Amino acid sequence: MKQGGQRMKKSGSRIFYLFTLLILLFTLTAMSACYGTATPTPTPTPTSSPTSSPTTGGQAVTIDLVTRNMAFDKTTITVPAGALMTINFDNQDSVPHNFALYTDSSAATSIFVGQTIGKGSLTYKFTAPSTPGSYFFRCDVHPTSMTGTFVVS
Ligand SMILES: [Cu+2]
Repeated sequence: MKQGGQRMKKSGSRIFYLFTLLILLFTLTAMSACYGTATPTPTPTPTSSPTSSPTTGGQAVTIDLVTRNMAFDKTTITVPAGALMTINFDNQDSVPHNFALYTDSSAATSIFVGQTIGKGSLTYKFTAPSTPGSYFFRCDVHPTSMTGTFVVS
């Protein structure tokens, strides 16, 4: 009885040892598998000279912009440099609005001035600046109350 119990204990600890080994092996393979899938796909580095036209190869970005109750539904729009912008503009007010992008809040230099529309929707298409920074957008009809920041990252 005593011997049997001891043998049981011994084989039990051996099983426990093997079990721990198995767990270790399993975690190791799982970890290596994780590492395998976690490696980011290499992003193609631009081989063309940086002086080439920035309008080519820009990332297409589509944004829904709604004007309602005399306000834009977004006060910050962030896009990658040189993005090929599509803005689905939806004016839900009966008052006319537009979307216009300027270099800064003085609105002295425009980058894109969208058509002003009454209630309804239209699509604006333009290329975002290629230089990262903070730009300024507004509704030209309400230049002080309807404003926002256009961030080029
Ligand atoms: Cu407006």
